[in-house]
Amino acid sequence: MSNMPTHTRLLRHAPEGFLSPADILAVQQGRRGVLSSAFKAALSVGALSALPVNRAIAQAATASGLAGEAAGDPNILQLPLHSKALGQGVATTGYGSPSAYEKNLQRRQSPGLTQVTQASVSFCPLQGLFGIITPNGLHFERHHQGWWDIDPTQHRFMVNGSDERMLKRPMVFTMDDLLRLPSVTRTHFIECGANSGMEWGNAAVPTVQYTHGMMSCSEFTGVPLRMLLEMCGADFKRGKFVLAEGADGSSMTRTIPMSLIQDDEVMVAYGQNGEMLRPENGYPLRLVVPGVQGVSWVKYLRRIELGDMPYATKDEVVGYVDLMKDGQHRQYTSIQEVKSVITSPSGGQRILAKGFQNISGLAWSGRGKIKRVDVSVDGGINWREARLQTPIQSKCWTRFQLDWNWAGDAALLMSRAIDEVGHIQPTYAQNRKVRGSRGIYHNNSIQTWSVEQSGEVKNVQLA
Ligand SMILES: Nc1nc2c(c(=O)[nH]1)N[C@H]1C(S)=C(S)[C@@H](COP(=O)(O)O)O[C@H]1N2
Ligand SMILES: [Mo]
Repeated sequence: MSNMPTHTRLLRHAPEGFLSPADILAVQQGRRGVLSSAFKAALSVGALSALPVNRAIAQAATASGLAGEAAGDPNILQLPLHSKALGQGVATTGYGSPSAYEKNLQRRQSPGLTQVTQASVSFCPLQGLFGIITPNGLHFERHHQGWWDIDPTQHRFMVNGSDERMLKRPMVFTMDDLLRLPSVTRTHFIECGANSGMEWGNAAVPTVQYTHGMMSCSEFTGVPLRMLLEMCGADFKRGKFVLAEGADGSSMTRTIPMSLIQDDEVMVAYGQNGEMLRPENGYPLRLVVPGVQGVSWVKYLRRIELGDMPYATKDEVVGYVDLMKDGQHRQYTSIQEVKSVITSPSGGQRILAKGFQNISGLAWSGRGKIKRVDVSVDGGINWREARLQTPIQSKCWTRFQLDWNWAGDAALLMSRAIDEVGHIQPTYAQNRKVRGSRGIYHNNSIQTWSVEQSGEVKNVQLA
């Protein structure tokens, strides 16, 4: 171990910050009986009911010195203070926060990606999330002109038509008006169209947080836009598109086709995971456009206009157009196509012991539900079908898992998702054939993580 580069000691097993560098060293050196209870907890995470999994876990535990020996673990034998003394009282914090031991789990900027933080992005730590819900404080952020905490009593939301025949009664809603109306609640992913955009040319960033973290998934609550348009006497024959406009300085404006709105999926949302939206995510009101790229989910939503043509706004002409291989651009490609990624083990992590490894990741499609996820540990030669965690919801993250026995050999981990319309997630080679390698948007290529014999996991791309 002495010739190991020092930086590897900083690499941690998921979830991030779970094991201290001393714990990692202990596992690597195979010291027995000194494992922290944290590692035990790590081993007990997940569905362990199936017998083969139990056996694999037992093997993993034995290999790391957990089972068999009564080595006199002081963490068991010496009662800690929290078992003997009085804990803290209720409402010590009026709004709770994560454990101090989880402080490594942070959304992060990509150093050097943007010049100012107000027109930038912070990435969601996908490697540290369980299930399919993103905690509100870890939701990725994308601002074009900085975020604001807008006074909801002052916020106004207007619905108008491009001319008076389009919509009979233009209306202005306060937040109170909207909160009085019947609401709907649904769980959906939001993915920036530029997610994985840095990877079009080559493997550029080290961790899943940076390769795929311009994405989050939440339960949203709001009012269907269709209902508001009906209240305003919209002409659904004439009206073919709406323009959504935000109240921040970027004047974010996007065209949404009525075909999406007729489905009742598009909502004017104020709720996120059971509470009001966070200021960074558009408080007090944002548009939720399931399956569509993040830019159309206009935050600080102040106006919807009904019209009969796409609006070709600055955010639909200068940016958010797809560069193709022949140098032309493709416009209005807004659906986030079928995609998946293994979040553990993933880039920057290190597998600490041979034996059982739970491969876990996320799959999603802007066209509906995930039908199947296949996982390969040999760079795409052989594939095994992963277990999907139910319920599987439309335009929502689906968590997948696969049991793996890591024998200590080099491996190439990949996941490939298939959605309910039958679309199969493409390889980099397939995507580049059509799209080239110089674009930014809509990269849904299969991600590869290389596991080295040392257990180190790295971001790679296969030729
Ligand atoms: N008003 C407003 N809405 C906006 C933006 C913005 O800068 N201003 N950014 C858009 C982009 S590009 C994305 S990817 C999503 C990001 O949403 P989030 O910050 O809640 O993650 O918001 C979209 N809506
Ligand atoms: Mo975005």
